[in-house]
Amino acid sequence: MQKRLWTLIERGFQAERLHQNETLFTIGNGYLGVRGTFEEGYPGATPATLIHGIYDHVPSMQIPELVNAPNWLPIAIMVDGTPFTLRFDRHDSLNPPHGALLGYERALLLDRAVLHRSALFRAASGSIVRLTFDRFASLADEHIMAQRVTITAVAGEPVIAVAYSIDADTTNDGVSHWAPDVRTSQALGTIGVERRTAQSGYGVAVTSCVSDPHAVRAAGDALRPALTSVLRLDPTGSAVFDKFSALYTSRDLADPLDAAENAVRQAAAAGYDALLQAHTAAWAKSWAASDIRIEGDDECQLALRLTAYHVLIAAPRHDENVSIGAKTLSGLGYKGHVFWDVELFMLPPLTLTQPEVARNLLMYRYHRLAGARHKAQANGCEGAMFPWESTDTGEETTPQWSDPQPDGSRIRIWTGDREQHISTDIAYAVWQFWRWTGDDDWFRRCGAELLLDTAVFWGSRVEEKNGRYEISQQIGPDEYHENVDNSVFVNRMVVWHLQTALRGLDWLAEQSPDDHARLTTSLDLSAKRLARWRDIIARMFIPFDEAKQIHIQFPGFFDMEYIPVPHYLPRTHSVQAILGHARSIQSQVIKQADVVMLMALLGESLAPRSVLLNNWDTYFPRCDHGSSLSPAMHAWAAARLGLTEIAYDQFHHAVHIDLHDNKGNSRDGIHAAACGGVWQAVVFGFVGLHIDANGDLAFQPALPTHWKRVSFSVNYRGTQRTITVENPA
Ligand code: IFM
Repeated sequence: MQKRLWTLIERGFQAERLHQNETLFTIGNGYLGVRGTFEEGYPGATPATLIHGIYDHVPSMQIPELVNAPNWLPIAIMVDGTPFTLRFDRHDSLNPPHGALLGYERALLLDRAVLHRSALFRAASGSIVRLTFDRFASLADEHIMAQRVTITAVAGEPVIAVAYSIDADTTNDGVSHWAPDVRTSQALGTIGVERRTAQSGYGVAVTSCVSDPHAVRAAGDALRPALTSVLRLDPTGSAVFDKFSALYTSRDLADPLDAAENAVRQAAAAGYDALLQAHTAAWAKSWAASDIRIEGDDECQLALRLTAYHVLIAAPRHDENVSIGAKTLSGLGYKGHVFWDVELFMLPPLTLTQPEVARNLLMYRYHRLAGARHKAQANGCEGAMFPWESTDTGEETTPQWSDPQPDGSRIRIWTGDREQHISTDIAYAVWQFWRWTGDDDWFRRCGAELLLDTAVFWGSRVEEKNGRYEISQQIGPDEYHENVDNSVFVNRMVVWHLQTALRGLDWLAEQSPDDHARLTTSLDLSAKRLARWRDIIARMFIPFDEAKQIHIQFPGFFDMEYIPVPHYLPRTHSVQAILGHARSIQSQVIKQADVVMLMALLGESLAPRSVLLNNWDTYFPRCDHGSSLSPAMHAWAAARLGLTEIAYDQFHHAVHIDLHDNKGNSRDGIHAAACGGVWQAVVFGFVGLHIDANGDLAFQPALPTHWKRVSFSVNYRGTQRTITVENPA
């Protein structure tokens, strides 16, 4: 293993990248995510421990959000009375006595999901120490976190004072989600706190204990319980300080504080090394399933591993009632809400490599069918209409209004009302899961109901007019153009959806008549309804320009102002931000892959290659990639069209979205859809992996010329298959 291709390194502390690096250096285990904030803190730092499923809605906000849990990270260190800090500033009179940071390096070890940091520090006394910090959130036991600090005397015999604490007074950017009462742990040698979310009533308990025999409980604050200890180091001597933490919520069991107290004691008894060993072994297994190896492009290899890492640390292993927010658990962007980003971006890599995890994410939707049915009904429709933004309840949680603009006005957000393709995106993910896993049992029990009831929704939503079927007032993937009639993405995907629903139903009729009968009755799949679906398939309006042989994004699209997007290069902002909302929505500027996304999803079943190329030539130059979801889909589609250089450019951009902070907002969390998208760009795009007409795995490589070889594994219908493709020498 080449370590450098598995390690994200920060050499020398970069204060200006504090928040971006907090995001990038996030650790997690599919249950919780913890931003890469420092143990000793830093001015302006934005620490967050986010737990899947723990949402709360305060009255002052439009929508619920994930709650920032009590912070288990704090370890404050004094060397001969000088606080260890990265904020060394000789002229800072607020921070006496001064120390000096003489060296610093931080490394995220992707192979084992351990965050490591080392620093050389001189205290005001002149003593010099080397400090190393390691932390991980166990993949072997998702409730356990461990930290190790090693301090070595390099010069002098310093006195080291350590304070290990929990900060239970956490907020989401100043907004507190906690009810006032606090339960604290009384267990010997342990500190712990349980808080309860004010509106949703979830209990969240965090406990910590340490291996340090000198540690004593500090007097003080219930919201910041602490253990402290003091020792003197011999010349060149070292001391190791281990802190173990456990986190449970009332989603796990009735008394999370009691569970966390027991768990943390057991973790401490097992010890750091044993916990690390179990954690590392679990990661080795996970990477064996999910790693992609690229030879010939070390830069993208590392970046690709980082994107895979971020999907893997966010993917719930043991819970089928949670899903992954647009920013994973690495930041508060989009409030932790779940979008189509899961089904069409993050799920495919999991479906093909760790299907048991993918199934959890699909089950999240299955368990929220009630919310989707409720939304359909509220909109005068039948069946299941999934919310554009989803949280724990399954109800629609998209805000209706933007935050105030510079002039104080607010913009109406229509996506919660009109971005209805989410229901088909879920159906697409169900079908993809079933085809790749061959999990018939799951399809019969759960998948079919998702596929069929969302089809029922569309059957009731589609309008018969002008001698054909149309769908009005939609938002396609290109969100710059709201409330359009006959989005080609929507209309064509609905045709795919209804066709696929009928195929699924035929399979049930043959292979599982009881389930066929059950669903026919419960979803009212009458002959009349199915006949309507067939009619919609035959007579749906698919906007197409016969003369130019292109799909039309929606009728009227080409009547709007043409803006040559490539002329606005180089740029650090979207063209929409440059031209303003009002003008760009009246223009042909596209936010993200829309017709191009349709091409990626349906390939040549959408149209012959010549039409796909025409579509590409039309839409690629009109797209400003205002969304991070866009470049990876362009890379996939371009690779399939043999436009390898462009595909590589798009891929390179997408795979570095957070590493290079290409959207300027990585501080808010990882762009998780881009992370899943780049996996698809490699596997479906450059490698061209697909299931052929005989049900066999097949590929049609179109690798970037400087790539020598790509290899990865997929789990195809229960069997691990390794795929290697090479560029001719
Ligand atoms: O789901 C996306 C959408 O496609 C573009 N805006 C951001 C959302 C969350 O990532």
